[in-house]
Amino acid sequence: MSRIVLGLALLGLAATVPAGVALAEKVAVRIDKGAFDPAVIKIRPGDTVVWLNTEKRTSHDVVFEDGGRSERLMPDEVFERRFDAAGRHPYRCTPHPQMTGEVVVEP
Ligand SMILES: [Cu+2]
Repeated sequence: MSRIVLGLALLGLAATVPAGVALAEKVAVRIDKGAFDPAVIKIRPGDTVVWLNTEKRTSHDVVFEDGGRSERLMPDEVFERRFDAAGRHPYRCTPHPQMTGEVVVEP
């Protein structure tokens, strides 16, 4: 598809989305200085949270009480999770149990 045709297709898509309808978003949580930032993040159903380890040399993980979990994240590595249903999803870091966070999905 040419760039011009693609641009027109995107314009058409934008025109078909009614005003006031929220599109799914990606929101970021930084992992830095031994903490999740922000520790509590509020999103809408369908949004995706991206955790980015911005430490220089410390690895972390993201382990949810509901069973979801990341691999160990080395510096500059990311983990993504999409949340489709409203609810609260507390999580922590396995090697640093004092590192806690929560994803709050609000309808
Ligand atoms: Cu950690």
